[in-house]
Amino acid sequence: MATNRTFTMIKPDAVSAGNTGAITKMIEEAGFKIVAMKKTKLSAEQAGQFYAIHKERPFYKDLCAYMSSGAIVPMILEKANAVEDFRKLIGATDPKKAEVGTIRNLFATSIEANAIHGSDSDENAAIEGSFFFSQFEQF
Ligand code: DGI
Repeated sequence: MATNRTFTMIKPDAVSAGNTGAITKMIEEAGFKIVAMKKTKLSAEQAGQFYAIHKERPFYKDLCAYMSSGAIVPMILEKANAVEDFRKLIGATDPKKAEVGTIRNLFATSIEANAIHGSDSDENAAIEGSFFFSQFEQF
């Protein structure tokens, strides 16, 4: 399997709880190389753009409010089979269903405040990475 990339962001609950370092350590120990990384904050409008695919879902407004409630740490990561392996590392969307030892199992507090995002396809990884990082930052 060729080396490829995924996109992640540590969400406001995990950043404000001081878990950025612990989560980043788990990511690196799982074999992912950090290609790009920053700390930033989204407006509700920007969160709405990022999650536009969910705009018809009942939780969309709450999700946008939550995702713009504090700092986030977006990253582009590189590893063989990156998208699938990273989804395994973070666990299920609902932390109650996330496997023991996954990032969401360890750090998420609810289905909404679930600590971390992971792209669900190579195509979305590229789109989401480019939402936060310029071409020059994705070297
Ligand atoms: O790819 P995931 O982040 O695991 O899940 P997703 O793409 O289905 O949903 C995106 C985010 O939306 C998810 O990380 C948290 C939030 N979300 C998903 N399902 C629900 C939800 N939030 C609430 N309040 N209720 C839900 O059922």
